[in-house]
Amino acid sequence: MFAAMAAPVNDPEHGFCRDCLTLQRGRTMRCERCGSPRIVRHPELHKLHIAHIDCDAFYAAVEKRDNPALRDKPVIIGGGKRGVVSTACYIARIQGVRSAMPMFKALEACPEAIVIKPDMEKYVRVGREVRAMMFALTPQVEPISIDEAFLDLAGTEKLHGLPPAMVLARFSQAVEKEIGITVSAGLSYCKFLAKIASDFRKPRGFAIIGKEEAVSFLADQPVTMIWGVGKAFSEVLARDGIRTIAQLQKMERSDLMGRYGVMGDRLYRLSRGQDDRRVEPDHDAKSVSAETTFDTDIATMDDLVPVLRALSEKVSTRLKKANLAGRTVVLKLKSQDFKIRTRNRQLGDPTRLADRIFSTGLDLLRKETDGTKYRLLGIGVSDLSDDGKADPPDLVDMQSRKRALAEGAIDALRDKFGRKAVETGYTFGKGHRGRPSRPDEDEGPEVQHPWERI
Ligand code: DCP
Ligand code: MG
Repeated sequence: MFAAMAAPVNDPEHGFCRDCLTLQRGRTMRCERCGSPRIVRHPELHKLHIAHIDCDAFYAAVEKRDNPALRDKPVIIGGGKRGVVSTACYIARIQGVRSAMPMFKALEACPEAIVIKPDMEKYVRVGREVRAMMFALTPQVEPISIDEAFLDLAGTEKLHGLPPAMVLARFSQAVEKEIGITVSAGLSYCKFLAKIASDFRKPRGFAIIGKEEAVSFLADQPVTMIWGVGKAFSEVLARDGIRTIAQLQKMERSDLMGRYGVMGDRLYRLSRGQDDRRVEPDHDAKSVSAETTFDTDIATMDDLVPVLRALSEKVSTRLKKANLAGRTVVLKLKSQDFKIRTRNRQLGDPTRLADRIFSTGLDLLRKETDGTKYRLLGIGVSDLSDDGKADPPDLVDMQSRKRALAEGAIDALRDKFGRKAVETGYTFGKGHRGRPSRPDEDEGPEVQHPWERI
């Protein structure tokens, strides 16, 4: 099938068609063979091998695949009447609907939208199928979330008989055909720019950012394009008069570090397209968490504690299943006015026990129950490691040892008779309004991968 392109495959003069994968010998705008306008040309086309792949409107795309009647309709995936938008298809996005938007706002923007409750099990399954296809390209896959991953395609040309850019294009086609959803891909020399590139021409996008153009490309972009520059930090920068990456490019490292510490160093490097992080196949889960949005906002320990307990147990179950333990417990609260509070505490050694996660979370929660009404509570652990060193027998605290043993017994019972077979003192019989409305539907991602490391 690819014999026709064997000769000049590595000549950057020759672009290729994303639809029929034919090499383009001339400079025409449309494919010499199939007439498609989706031609890829780039002077560094065959030098670049760091890729980022991200599925388009993932949950919505899966639902559209499974119900073709939805294809041309605006679709929002989200939970509960008080819930938020998980994602929206691109038709709904044209009307202004965005992820994490409160559902009532999304429906104001797009009243005709069809709202579908998330089916996490299905999305996890499809995500795994996409990931399996990635691993068929290279073992160098670093999953980032349910629908995205970095790939290092260096050294795969012999195996595939194609350079990385074309392997990516063929992969996108294969996902469309075999799984029935679309992806966007970015190709560059580093992770930072590969990720930006995959976002650049979404959906069904393919973009390349080479070394030569990196600095000038970045110059025109807003500071928010840099990892770690969210809303709050971009406001800090704006107060200092910094809005574009071009401004950062003109600043000295010492100046940036003096003003913003470690983050200043990151701003210095990334603004210049310097990012030497490698694709790390084993570096997958960075935190394990569970969260829930309430039907009615709640403020008291009485109402919050049983939810915290139930979520801690969920996190613990997930850790145990994955043979992981975490050293930092993270509590997350979202108040009535959508402000998010996160509080962390580092433990002496990693844990996977619900009891330790819960009691640490409880300490953190006590300080936040100041009358504020909360709409969301989450608990998780980060700083993950395998569970070999987790929860060493604590000779000082016999109580904690007893609790650990009891928890082992509860786990065994639950394995045998199901989750609901054993309720603890904190959750037993607590069917009041503080309980999550739809625990399985409003949960956050099973495993999150925040961009904290750079
Ligand atoms: N998600 C979520 N809540 C968010 C963001 C995302 O539940 N605040 C879920 C739904 C998304 C999935 O994670 O479908 C993947 O997240 P992405 O950020 O990749 O968003 P999409 O794939 O939906 O859209 P895009 O085409 O922008 O990648
Ligand atoms: Mg996506």
